[in-house]
Amino acid sequence: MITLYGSGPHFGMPDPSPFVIKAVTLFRMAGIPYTPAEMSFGKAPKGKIPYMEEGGKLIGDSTFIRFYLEEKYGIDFNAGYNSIELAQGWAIERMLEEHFYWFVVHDRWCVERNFEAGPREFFNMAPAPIRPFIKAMVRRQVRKTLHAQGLGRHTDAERNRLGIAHVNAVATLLGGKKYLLGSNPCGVDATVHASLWAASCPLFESVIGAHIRSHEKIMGYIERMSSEFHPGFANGKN
Ligand SMILES: N[C@@H](CCC(=O)N[C@@H](CS)C(=O)NCC(=O)O)C(=O)O
Repeated sequence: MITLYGSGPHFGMPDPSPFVIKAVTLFRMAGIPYTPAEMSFGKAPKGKIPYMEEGGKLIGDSTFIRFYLEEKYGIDFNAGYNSIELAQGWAIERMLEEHFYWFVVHDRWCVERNFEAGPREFFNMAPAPIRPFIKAMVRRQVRKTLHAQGLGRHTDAERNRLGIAHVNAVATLLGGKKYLLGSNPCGVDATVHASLWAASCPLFESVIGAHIRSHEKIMGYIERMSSEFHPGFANGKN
């Protein structure tokens, strides 16, 4: 039996982490049963979520989870697309996971109002007397990471310009298709859907989130994927 570790529903979504949402989508696409469980960063092989365990073996990182399902269970997440289409998909996945994701982190953790509306609840388990110190320490670490990544050095206007360009690139590639590469959902969609869905969460005030929510085609795509793979979550509208 496989156990998939995440942090469960938050913010009106199956998980606050787009990488966990992606992993859940991959399991559902593959039709492989798993047991969801509450994560512990201390036990996560890479100190991040998602991670999974099967037969005592731990696998960290949503893409390595995908590779594991492909290799161990013979799952084909490519849905018959050709190598050029899949290469475009891979490039978009990397754009969203390695760059776009950090806009979401910034908007949730560094905008005071958004932090209070969302991530603050992660600290409710900490003992009250030390809670403010832990919160401040973790937020300082997030800002340092954003600075090292580079996004933390941009102005709001610069950051939003880049984020909107990413969303528009996805919209252009999507065109009039049902899924990113064509009429069948594939592994790329698990990433694209999770990234855009997380960024569109209306709980947070965000220029990029508002841009996604005003984009009929992108919202249609998010809703389609959400109702297919996460039907419990109000047709993907958060
Ligand atoms: N490349 C990883 C990224 C996972 C990731 O960044 N997860 C975040 C939550 S959204 C996390 O666990 N962050 C904790 C940390 O950085 O300490 C994947 O695809 O799984």
